[in-house]
Parts: sequence; C-alpha cells; structure tokens
Amino acid sequence: MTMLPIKKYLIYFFFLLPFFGYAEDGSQLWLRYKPVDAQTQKQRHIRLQDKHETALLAKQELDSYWRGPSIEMHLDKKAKRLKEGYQIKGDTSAVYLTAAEPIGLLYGAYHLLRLQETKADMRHLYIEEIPDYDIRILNHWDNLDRTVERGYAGYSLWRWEELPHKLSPRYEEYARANASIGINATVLNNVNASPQILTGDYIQKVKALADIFRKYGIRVYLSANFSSPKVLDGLADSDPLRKEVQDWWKVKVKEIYQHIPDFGGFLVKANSEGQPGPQDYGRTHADGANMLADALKPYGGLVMWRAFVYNPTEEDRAKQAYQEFVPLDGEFRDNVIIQIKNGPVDFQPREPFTPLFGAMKHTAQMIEFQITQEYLGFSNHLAYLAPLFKETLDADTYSEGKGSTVARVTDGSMFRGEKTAVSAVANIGEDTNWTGHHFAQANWYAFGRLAWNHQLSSEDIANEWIRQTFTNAVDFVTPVRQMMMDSREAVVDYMMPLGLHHIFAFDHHYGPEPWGDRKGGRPDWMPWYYHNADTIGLGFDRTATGSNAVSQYYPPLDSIYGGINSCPESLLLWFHHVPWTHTMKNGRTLWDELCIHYDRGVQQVRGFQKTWDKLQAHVDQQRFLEVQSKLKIQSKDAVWWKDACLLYFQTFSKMPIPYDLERPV
Ligand code: GCW
Repeated sequence: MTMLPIKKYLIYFFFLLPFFGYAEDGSQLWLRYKPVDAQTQKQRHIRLQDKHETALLAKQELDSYWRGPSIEMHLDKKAKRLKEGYQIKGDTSAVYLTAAEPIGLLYGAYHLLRLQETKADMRHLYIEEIPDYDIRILNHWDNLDRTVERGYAGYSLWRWEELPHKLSPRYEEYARANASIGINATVLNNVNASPQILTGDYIQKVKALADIFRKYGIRVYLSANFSSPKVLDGLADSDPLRKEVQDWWKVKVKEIYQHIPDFGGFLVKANSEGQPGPQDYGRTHADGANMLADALKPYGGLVMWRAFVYNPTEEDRAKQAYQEFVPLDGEFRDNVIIQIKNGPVDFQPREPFTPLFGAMKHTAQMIEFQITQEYLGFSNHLAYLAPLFKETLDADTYSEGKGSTVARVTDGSMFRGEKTAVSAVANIGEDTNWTGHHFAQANWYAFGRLAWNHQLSSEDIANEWIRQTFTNAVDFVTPVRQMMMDSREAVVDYMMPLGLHHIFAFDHHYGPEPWGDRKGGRPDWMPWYYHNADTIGLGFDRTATGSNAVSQYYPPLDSIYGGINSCPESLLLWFHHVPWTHTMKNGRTLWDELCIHYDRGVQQVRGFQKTWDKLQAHVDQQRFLEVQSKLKIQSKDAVWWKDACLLYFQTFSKMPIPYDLERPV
C-alpha cells in the first residue's frame, strides 16, 4: 500500500523532532506520563467499585497512563491507620491498591506512576505509606492585585478579576501537581492579608477554587487580617475579648462554611511587621488565636498562628519569638497550631533551627519553610532546597533528651495536638514553567515529598524528580543530581558562609549590601546589625557576653553553640564575634577561611555551568538554553557577592586575600 505523501512527511517530522530541539517549556512539571495505547488498555484492567470522584480520578489516571499489570483498587474504611495513605501489593501479574480514604487511592496511583516513570523495579511490590503530617500545606503570598510578595515566577495564578465565572485550566493543573506529591492544603492569599478576602464577593471566588481543588484532596485556607471586623464592617475596634468582635467572626466563619464546607481555617500574621493583632488592644497572641479558634471549632477548622514576630528593640531579633510565645505555652486552644519559621531570623541560606521548636510542650507547633528563594537568588539561582529543609527537620532540639528532632517535635510522635502540619511559602506563579527557574520546580516537589515522609533523603528526592522531569539516562541523572546536591551549599559559600546572615541589599534581598547604612532606618533591618564587622573580628555574639540567644537552646546545645571551639563552624558567625586571626579547625585564620569559602562558591557555580554544558545532548533545546542562561546570571552574581563582601570586610580585617585565590576585579 502506498502512503499518502502527507503522512510520510509527518513521520519524518516526528522522527526528526528531537534533533531540531522542539519547544519544551516546562509547563508539564514532573508529570510527563505518556498515554497508553488502546491495545494496552484492553490487555490490563483497572478495577474499582467505588464511585467517589477522587477514587474515579485515581482510576482515570491509571487507565490513561499505567503500562503495568491489572490493578485492583479497594477502599477499606476499616484500614483507618493508613490515614490518607495506602498499601500496594503486587507482582508482574497483578497489583492491589488499598486505602482507607478515596484520596489514598489517588496518592497510591501517583506512587505507582512514579515507580513506572523512574523505571523502578516493580516485580515484587509491598509498600505501605502513611503521611508523617496530617496537613501538608502551601502558603501563597499572593496579593489580590495579583502581585506576589517575594514571588519570582510572574503574577499570581489566581485571576481574581475573572473568578468565579471564568476558570483557568491551570487551577486544575495546579491541584493535580500538588496531589501527585501529597500536598493537601493551600493558603491562597498573602499573610500580609487584605481584609477584602473575607468579603462576600471574594468568598464566592474562593469557593470556585475550592470546588476545583476538592477532587484532588486539597482544602483551602485563607490568611485573615486581624482588623477585618473594624475595616470591613465598621466595628469600633477588633479587640478579641469584646463580644461584638467575637460574634463578627462567628458570623463570618459561618458564611464561609456555608459556601465551602471543607474550608480549612485561617493563617494569621499578627503584630508583626506592622500587621494588626491582639496586642493593639493589650491582649495576647493566645487571646487573638483563641477567639478565631472558637469561631472555627464547630466546623473542624484550624488556626495557624505565626510566631514570626520581632520589634526594633534592644533585644536580639533572633530571641524575640521565643520570648513572646514560651510564656503563653498551654494557653492556646487545641485547634490552634503555632507556625514557626525554620530559623529564628528569616529564611536565610543557613540558620540554626528556631529554639521555639520543642520549647512549648503544651502547644501544637508546625514548621514554615520558604520554597520561594527570597534569600537564595530568586528564580535566577539554582539552589536545591531539600538539604536545607532536611537540616531543620533532622536537627535535634534535645527538648526531651537526645533524639527530639524538629521533625519529631512537630509530627505528633512526641507531642500530640489535634492535627499535625507542615507548611512552606510557595514559589509558584503564572510563568509557563510555574516557578521561573526549571530547577525551582524541584523545590516545590521536594517540599511535598518531605511533608509526606520526612525520612526521605535529599538525594532520593532529587533522583525521582530528575528522572520524571528530564530523563532516566544515567549519564544525565548522576551529574545533575550531584549539581543539585551541591547547589545550596554553593549559595551559602558565595553569599554568607560560616554563619553570616542577612547582609542582603535592603528590602529586595537579592544582592549584597554588607555596608548597609548604620544610621538611617530600622537597625534590625540593617546588615551591620547582623555581621558586626570591626577591626577585631566578625559575627554576632549570641553567647553570654552578647545577646545570650544560646540560652534559649536546651542543653547540651546551649554550651555547644556557646563555645567558640565547640560551635559548628557552619554557624560560627551566627553565634560568635570571632577575631579575624582566630584559628579554625583546619589551622587557617578566620579571614583566610572566609576568603576560601567565598571563592569556593564561585568555583562551584562555574562547575555547574560546565556540567550543564556537557549535557546538551540529553535535554531539549529550550530547557537547555534557559537553564544555561540562568547559570550565567548565577555565576556573575556569585562573583559579585564574593567581591562585594570580601572587599568590604577587608576594610576591617586589613588582611590580604590568600594569593592562590581569584582576585576581585
Ligand atoms: O522576611 C519577611 C519578608 C516579608 C514577609 C515576612 C513574613 C510576607 O521579607 O516579605 O512578609 O517575612 O514572613 O511575614
């Protein structure tokens, strides 16, 4: 039979496509399953009795993409211990997927597809997965005008002006991506919250999103502005102990639940960086949180109350959250969770864990990570954050003796609250590739995977992500995984090694400004406040001779951090003001060591460029070039950081840059 010419050309076209470097924009994230053909669909069966929309979705995903043996899906309400998890048993002839909840079937379906896409050995499957945290939640810092605070991937995904009537297809894609990694909740709006979000009009818009997300097991939460009663309805004030204010919240919460029956609750930033809160009326954080908790309680809603509080006082900023919150331990309702940033200052490239973790033994606590790279080069720098997240999760607080890791303090294994949760500030925006940098997708992915199972290793998560997002070719996977694993430490090295922190240019937090003005503005927003460079040395004295922040850590950490020789060198300048000539563990002076770290960071990024350049054959043209250009920016920025910081600090140290390092230009 002769082929029609047009068909022939089509075949050539598809055959040659990879060599032309076809458009590949990153919009598919790690979800690149190829539809199975009709033949395969006939040969194997995906069986399911249940008719729940989420269970049907699980079946549909497997029907469309599963290439393995037939699957029997089973909902077993008695298997409660699985929570939202699942059990998979199987071999080459059949697979059995069991869950207690419909969402467990969906998570199980994505697990199977992940195994398939990463070419895992599936000859004998016996898997049981139960999530470590009940609530795995993204925080969007999205404003209602669609700008995103600290967002570097374009405008907000939420097209408020079109909602609820027009629904972007990306809402569902977003929900699917989250479900595929186990994320089950989202806060739609910025913690610097506009009261508007609680108006009737916006509740309709929020409902439209909640209706799409529900099928994917995702509950919607909102950031609430504490002054809402006053601003929206003209109440005299928003004092949490006044009945009229309490009633206002009860009515508002009822209205929300009428439209969104599975509404999750409120996230609140109160009395922090100018936001209103209970202290405006002489009340405590507990008074404020409890008022909201009481309004939400009848519907099963939660309050996530942030501990990110500090004021420009004489007190060390790093100590203030602990000082404000520890005295309130035990005073919060059981549907309040205190949301604590991983570090005591603010999402720096490296910080010790916040000492509040484990210090409030009668109050539920959750971690807030930051996926968006406010302090790690925006979406210009490649920085794989799983190692940063793990560093906090694995840190031992010693709150109940050895082994009291931040993960265990928050996941319910040590202290039991009504619900356990873990959160992170999203890096998602309207950009075609969702996150600005192709590799920033890995940070969204890694957060979801760790929220599900905090024992996973950063390497394994990177491995999964690379194989699903790019290719299974080992020649690609191995060097890219290494680059990812090295990337966060490289950022620390070229920006703020050895425990330096917050020496960013004022407010935008992209480039260096260690010389930041000492007199004008809030002292606690000035880099000098943090690095304290002088002719003697560098660093923040947080020992007993300084702010004594070390005393907020349980023994033996207080003395480990407090001793200049016992403190881990990666945190040395966080806890100590160290003489330039101090001898480091390897025998070098502090000054030389500082120079070497800055230089090493630069060299590492150059190494990433070389690694990436060699991988062109494995990557589509578009993503290859886009990552290549971002690495160019990162490489220049690394030199900028190194030169700026070393030349500035040298005006104090008056010591030469070691001769074998690259000179500032
Ligand atoms: O670090 C600061 C950010 C602010 C942010 C604040 C917070 C949402 O620079 O942009 O405001 O943290 O976490 O509340």
